Amino acid sequence: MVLGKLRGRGGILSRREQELRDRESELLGRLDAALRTFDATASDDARHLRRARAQLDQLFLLVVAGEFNSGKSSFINALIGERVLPEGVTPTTDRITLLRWAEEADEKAVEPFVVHRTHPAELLRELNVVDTPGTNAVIRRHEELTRDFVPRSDLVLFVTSADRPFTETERAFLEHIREWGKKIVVVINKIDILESEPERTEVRDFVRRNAAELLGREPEIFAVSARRALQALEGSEPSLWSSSGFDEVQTYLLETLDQEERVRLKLLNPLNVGLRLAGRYKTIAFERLKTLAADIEAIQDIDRQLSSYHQDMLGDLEGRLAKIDTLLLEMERRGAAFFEETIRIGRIKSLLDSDALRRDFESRVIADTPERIEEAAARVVDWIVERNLTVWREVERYIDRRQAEAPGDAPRRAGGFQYNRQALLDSIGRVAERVIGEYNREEEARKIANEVQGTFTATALAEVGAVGIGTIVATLISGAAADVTGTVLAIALAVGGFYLIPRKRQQAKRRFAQRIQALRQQLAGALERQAHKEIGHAVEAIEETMAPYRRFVESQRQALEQARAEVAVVESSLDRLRVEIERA
Ligand SMILES: Nc1nc2c(ncn2[C@@H]2O[C@H](COP(=O)(O)OP(=O)(O)OP(=O)(O)O)[C@@H](O)[C@H]2O)c(=O)[nH]1
Ligand SMILES: [Mg+2]
Repeated sequence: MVLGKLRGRGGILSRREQELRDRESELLGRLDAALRTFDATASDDARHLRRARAQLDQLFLLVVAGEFNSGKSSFINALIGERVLPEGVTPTTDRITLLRWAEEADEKAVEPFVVHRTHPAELLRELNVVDTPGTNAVIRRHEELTRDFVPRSDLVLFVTSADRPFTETERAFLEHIREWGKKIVVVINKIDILESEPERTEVRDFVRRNAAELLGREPEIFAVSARRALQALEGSEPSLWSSSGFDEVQTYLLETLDQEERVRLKLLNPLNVGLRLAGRYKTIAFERLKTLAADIEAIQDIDRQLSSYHQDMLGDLEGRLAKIDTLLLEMERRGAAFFEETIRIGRIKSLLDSDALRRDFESRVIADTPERIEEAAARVVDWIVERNLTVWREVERYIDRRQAEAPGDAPRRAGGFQYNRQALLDSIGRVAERVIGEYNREEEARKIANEVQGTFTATALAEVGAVGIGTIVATLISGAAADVTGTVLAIALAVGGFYLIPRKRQQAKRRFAQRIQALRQQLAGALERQAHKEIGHAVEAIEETMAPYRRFVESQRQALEQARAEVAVVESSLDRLRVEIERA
């Protein structure tokens, strides 16, 4: 038996090995720090990485895995030469059991479902051996435990049973192990149930072919019978040892896989875990940065939209005010014609009937101008209201589109990237939806009209209450009318002599024009001010709503770019280190 030849150098590293290990540990530490940016701190990935790193300081870890009932526990018992682990025909092993050497046999639970056992078996001086619950048992939890433990292993000894070699679920499980870059050795157990040599060869070939296809190269394969080995050890039939296949396995583990080779595997294991995660998180960074770039574009689009909205509105407003101007100008022209025609010596008699004169002025000059101005002003107000709504709708549309696009990388862990981004988008979406849903056009229009009116009230019409723009216009214009009739009356009474009539006519025209000019300025000024104010409010409200999202996108982009660069540097350093370790 090979066990007698143990060299007992277990665990002592050469200076060179130590140096490689320290460099590796440092790189893995950097990777661990970089992963924090990806809110992976609490994830399985980060856990695997930390454990793999911690593993660097420990004894070589041989993990025995495979389908339930394939004889993993029996195999380990035979390997260490004693029935330490329970065996059974139903799914038996229900926790990870890590066996390590100690003078005294002992057992303690270290994590949920992980037990550390000590035993004074010679082999354990060289290796730590891990028994795992079987895969493909009805108890799903068993397989999860084993899958979760695999990243810690330095070498996986995969046990398949001779009576059902290489099943479909074994394939899937092996693929999972391979992804972690583990070295895998295949053990076909229970060869005692195969009667003839041709049968054994057939099974062996079958396993070899399938494993080679799956792993990309032929793994070491051992055909054993744990049952025979145990029977031999227990003294009932010592002759069975030689046909048990255990000599070969022990030779392999202790000599072919010598101390140096084990150190190499030990160093390569966490390194491969690191490489796998570096690759994975580089992709995640790429995906997230792509999303963020599109987010930034959407934000810039919204910014552009907001500033062009401001610009467009001021442009449009001019055109809308021009309509009011036209109405006023037309009235002014009618007024001029009226004065031209009325203020004449020949018309003195009619000039003396001031009531009739005023009625005439009102019907011919003022006519329906106040109503039409009111209409035009109301349209301006409605338009302001409508534009405000449109810009919120635009925002909502952008946000909807951004929400639909999310990188599918990581789970939406509370506090994580996906979660935060989505929450911010949701909150903008909710605000936009609420603004749009609760938008009461009439109410808004009334508010704006009141404010416009307020500017008049303060200046021209201290007594007017909430009467509407039209009434204000009408009042201002009838003021002009009274003014006109007053003037005209004075002329009729020939104050200052008839020769002054042409000059008085000019004066009346001029005064009327001035009145209209003042009215125009007030009205346009008030509407313009109001439009500015409303635009300002809407833009401000939108910017305020978007601010947290904007900040998130900016800070995430910076952080992710840094992290991606760091991961890439660590990855290439690990790659170089791998070459060094393989050559060492
Ligand atoms: N014929 C034969 N039976 C074996 C051999 N090794 C183990 N067995 C039997 O196979 C059954 C399962 O053995 P275990 O060692 O408990 O198998 P396991 O893979 O640890 O099973 P789980 O812990 O349930 O995953 C037991 O009844 C063993 O006696 C062998 O070499 N030949
Ligand atoms: Mg077992």
